[in-house]
Amino acid sequence: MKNSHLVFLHRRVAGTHEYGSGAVAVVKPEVLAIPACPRRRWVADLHAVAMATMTVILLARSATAASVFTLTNTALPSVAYSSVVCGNFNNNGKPDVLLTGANVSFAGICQVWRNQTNGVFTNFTAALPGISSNAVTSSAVAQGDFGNDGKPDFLITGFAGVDGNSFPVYISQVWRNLGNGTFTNIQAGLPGVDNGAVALGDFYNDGNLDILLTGYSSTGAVAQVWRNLGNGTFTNLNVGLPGVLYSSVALGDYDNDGNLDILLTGTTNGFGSGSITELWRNLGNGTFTNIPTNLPGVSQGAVAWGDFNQDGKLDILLTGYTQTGAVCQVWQNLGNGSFSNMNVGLPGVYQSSVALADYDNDGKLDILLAGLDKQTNVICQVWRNTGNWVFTNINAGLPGVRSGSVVCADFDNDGRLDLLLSGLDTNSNPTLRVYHNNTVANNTFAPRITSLKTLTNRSQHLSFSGQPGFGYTVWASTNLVQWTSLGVPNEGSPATFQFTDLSATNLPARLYRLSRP
Ligand SMILES: [Ca+2]
Ligand SMILES: [Ca+2]
Ligand SMILES: [Ca+2]
Ligand SMILES: [Ca+2]
Repeated sequence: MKNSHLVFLHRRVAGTHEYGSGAVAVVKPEVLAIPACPRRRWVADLHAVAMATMTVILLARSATAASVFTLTNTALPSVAYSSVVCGNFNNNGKPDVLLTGANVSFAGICQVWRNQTNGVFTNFTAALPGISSNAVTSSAVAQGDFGNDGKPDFLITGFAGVDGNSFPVYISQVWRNLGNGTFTNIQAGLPGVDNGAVALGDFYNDGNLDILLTGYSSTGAVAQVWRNLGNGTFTNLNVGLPGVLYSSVALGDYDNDGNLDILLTGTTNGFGSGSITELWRNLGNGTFTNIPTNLPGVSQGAVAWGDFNQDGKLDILLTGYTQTGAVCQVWQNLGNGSFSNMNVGLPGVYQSSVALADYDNDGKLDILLAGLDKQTNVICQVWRNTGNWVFTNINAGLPGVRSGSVVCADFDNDGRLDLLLSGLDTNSNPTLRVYHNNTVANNTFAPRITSLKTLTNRSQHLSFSGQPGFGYTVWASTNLVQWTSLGVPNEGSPATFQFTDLSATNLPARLYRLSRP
């Protein structure tokens, strides 16, 4: 262990309390029904094939730009209609990869890849169910520690093939991480969904990770909050969210009251006319209320919370398809419950995937965006946050992807966030690429505690900001001499982490610190 950053007292401190979703939903063109016929995929992709030549020209031009990111060789399989998350699945401190989607043969896969030595990946052979898309869109997965045992578990949703009567099978399964490279389905009883988006967060501040589940189920579009009762069971709270598919969700405490709120997008009827973007405030007692905003309704998009101006208030990145075309907008959180479009000039995208990360370690959150733009180019761009709501395309020369998933993580453990891009490439073939970040690291971004609160059962709930994608470990002590590793925090929205210390309930004082491997 090196780089122990923080020591702080067990007491409540003022500050923000942030959490959110790393899950990104990416979807394809509108269809009302979700048929079981995989041929629909090819129909939907025809327009993308037609524009491939134009896109190749654009890539050739950008290849002359300075290479902040360079392609690395990995054994990870190409995958499209994909959902990819990274986490420290085997507790070695290096970000591992859970990937799902359609492989080069357009067969659904779901694989766990262990980050063996700084960016060299080997397949866990975890025996998870293969999932892809039912002709149109992505699976959705998330990772988080449902059992509070320090080992990240998986939520896996999507289309898992057809049954004996040729009806589509949608799944939503919770797989518990047994810690030896094996996982077991705990039969959580969630409704199966496809074309959706999921997010994990502790909505009740009881230390148990809850589930936000959206997408198309056998009974139509759903958006449900399932409370984790802490004993391996989940219960639907029927909080009244509108059902959506082609959805994207993000969790964040936008009003800094300690309760995790929901940003929800998608279409309620399968068409652009049903697109919504809604903010639901968590009232803290198991109920949510819809807060009116001016955010345009989007579907086939991706949303994220991030504090772009470092004022402690979570702002919004919104992408997707509106009634008037694709958008990519940054909305400033004004702090009074309202948001303002900052018109930062990012290219509108749908079938999109986004990631927020401080790739150049200057403390300002930058934007990685991918998808189909208004000219039907497939793009993948890094926009650097230079402050004062100015973002600059660094012309990173990355290949465009759509209907996929982009992720930032420090795969080679050098303090610089690397990129994983997956989805359909400009020729509508599944792809997956990992790029090494060559930025000169200045390591100015130290983790910072944003809140520490005592829960009703006297366990301690920590929130902190840190470097996105890094595998922090939380340590505790009562005397500053002996330190006990408590486990790995959950990273929700990029750079925001949460951890609950259930072992502190009878202690008069407690000291915490964070480390990176
Ligand atoms: Ca809140
Ligand atoms: Ca802000
Ligand atoms: Ca930055
Ligand atoms: Ca790196």
